[in-house]
Amino acid sequence: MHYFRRKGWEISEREATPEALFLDRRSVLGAGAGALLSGLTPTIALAATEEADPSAALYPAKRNDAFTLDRELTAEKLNGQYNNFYEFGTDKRIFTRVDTLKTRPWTIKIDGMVEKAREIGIDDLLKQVQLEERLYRHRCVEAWSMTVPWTGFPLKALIAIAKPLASAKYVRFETFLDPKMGPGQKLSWYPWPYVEGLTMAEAMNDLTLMVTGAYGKPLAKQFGAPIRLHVPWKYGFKSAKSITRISFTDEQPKNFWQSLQASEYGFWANVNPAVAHPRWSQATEEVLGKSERAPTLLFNGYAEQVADLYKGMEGQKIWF
Ligand SMILES: Nc1nc2c(c(=O)[nH]1)N[C@H]1C(S)=C(S)[C@@H](COP(=O)(O)O)O[C@H]1N2
Ligand SMILES: [Mo]
Repeated sequence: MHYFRRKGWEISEREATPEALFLDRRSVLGAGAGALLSGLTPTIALAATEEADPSAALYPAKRNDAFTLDRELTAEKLNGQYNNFYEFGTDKRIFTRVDTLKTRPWTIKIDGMVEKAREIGIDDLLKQVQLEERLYRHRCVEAWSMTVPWTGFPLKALIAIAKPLASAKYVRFETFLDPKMGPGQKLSWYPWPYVEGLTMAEAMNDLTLMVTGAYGKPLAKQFGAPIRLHVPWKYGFKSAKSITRISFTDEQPKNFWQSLQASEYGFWANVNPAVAHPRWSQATEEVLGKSERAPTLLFNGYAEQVADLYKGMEGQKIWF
């Protein structure tokens, strides 16, 4: 990642505080609190807080104990202040500027090789699925990792609603395209919108999760609200955020990072410590919040559940 800023990912950006932003935020809060105390313009105080999320009552969802971890969870605050979301900038401090992301109304277009193309609103979709909490590992291709309590539902439940044709071979995911909402999309050398893809078999695997919440609440905007993908055995860029379109196709989708730099990022991107990225090793990872690096595991620790998907393909380019 950070193709244009070679070693950006090695700098511990989360340690640097953009002071101007913090001062700015404090003065906004100060104005709101002052208004509230004087009883004059309470709307200002409201504007400084989060809008109410219509799905809030669905959280926390029951934890599914089949998906637990041998590691501590990454602290919510740390996780929420160290994100990749290029629609909002190329650094990790996305949380300081995601306010422009409007998550309601939010419709997801379902099209391509399906019985009938349709659009579905996020709250309508949430009524048709059963939410559960799962503890997952996340491994970014930049060699850092975290552990997250996601809330969501298996992608296969959405596929059952979408009714793809038997001839569909891949699922393609698309993030919103709206430079007003995601000003990073004004950087015209990136191949917007963000696109990702999976084979039907990968999409139907029980581990493949559509995520709508984290830490027992609806997704914070920087995590890719209101709905994102998480494919825990693949490098993090596969897990597209803020999805507005899901298409079924018989052509392998060309993803965002592959369009930008095919020699470094491909379609498969399965985690493998033995296969280095062209510019750095993938043998170990920085565990967010820990001082010691940890060894990276084959398929990010999920080999038992997914290795079968790639039987006979081991020698092929399925590792980046
Ligand atoms: N739309 C979109 N999805 C995205 C990205 C992005 O820039 N835009 N970054 C990806 C990368 S590289 C990673 S590591 C994860 C980061 O998820 P997190 O911020 O919740 O940790 O989101 C992935 N999904
Ligand atoms: Mo990533």
